[in-house]
Amino acid sequence: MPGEGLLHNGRFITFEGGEGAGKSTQIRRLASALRGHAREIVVTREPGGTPLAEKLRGFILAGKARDFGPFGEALLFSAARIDHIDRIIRPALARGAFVLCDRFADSTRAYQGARGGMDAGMLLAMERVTLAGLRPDLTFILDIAPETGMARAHARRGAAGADRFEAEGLAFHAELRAKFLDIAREEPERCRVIDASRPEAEVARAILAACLEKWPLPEAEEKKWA
Ligand code: Z5A
Repeated sequence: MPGEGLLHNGRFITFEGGEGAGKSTQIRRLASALRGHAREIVVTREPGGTPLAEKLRGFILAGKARDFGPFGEALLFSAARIDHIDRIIRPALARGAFVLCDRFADSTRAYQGARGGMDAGMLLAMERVTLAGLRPDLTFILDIAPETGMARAHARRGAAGADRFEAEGLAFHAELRAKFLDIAREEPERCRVIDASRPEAEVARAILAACLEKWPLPEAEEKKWA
């Protein structure tokens, strides 16, 4: 269907928020809603998305980079991101794909800036160098009380141990929530805050509605989505 509708250009959509907010769930739902309407859907995640970045993911989430401190960890997240951008994200956008990414640079701002971590100015400088002009077209901040998100993640994890960041306490997760909301306030044209405490299907409807508001479809095509 080349040339039809407004969804046929490369678009970069990121999903951010605290643990257990439902990012992976909602990416799956949006991908299936978009299928058949967008030229190509690429679902990816950070840290990760390429073999090299997935190796770094394993290393960082196992807590092995912790002793580098916040700056060292942020450098590793950035190295993984550069590989991901170069090999997956930019080529997909150039092909006209919709790229749906589970976490991106806002997670570095929030996590590596929390709890006496890196200074906000340094984080932004590192982000500028890492992204080299790339910017998400739309970012969903899935907002949820940390107690609820952590309980969801804990229930899903079962007997498996918590990773490097899951193991942080409630105060850390409350600070993250505030940082994500600050980002949304600072960049309202890019970010949409979504109340993620609602049932899955309701959250999915809000996300799809925000996509359609940003990229309206011709009326005939919109009816097919209703
Ligand atoms: N990190 C960083 O520090 N710096 C960076 O730059 C980047 C990342 C990029 C990646 O871990 C960690 O790296 C992350 C930040 C740090 N640390 N943490 N914590 P990850 O990707 O493995 O973890 P996550 O991003 O937090 O994902 P998650 O815990 O899997 O959460 P989620 O994807 O938001 O949620 P989900 O998997 O879709 O859902 C969780 C459970 O809740 C599941 O059982 C669902 O069925 C259920 N669920 C989902 N939606 C609902 C609703 N609406 N109602 C009820 N239950 C629901």
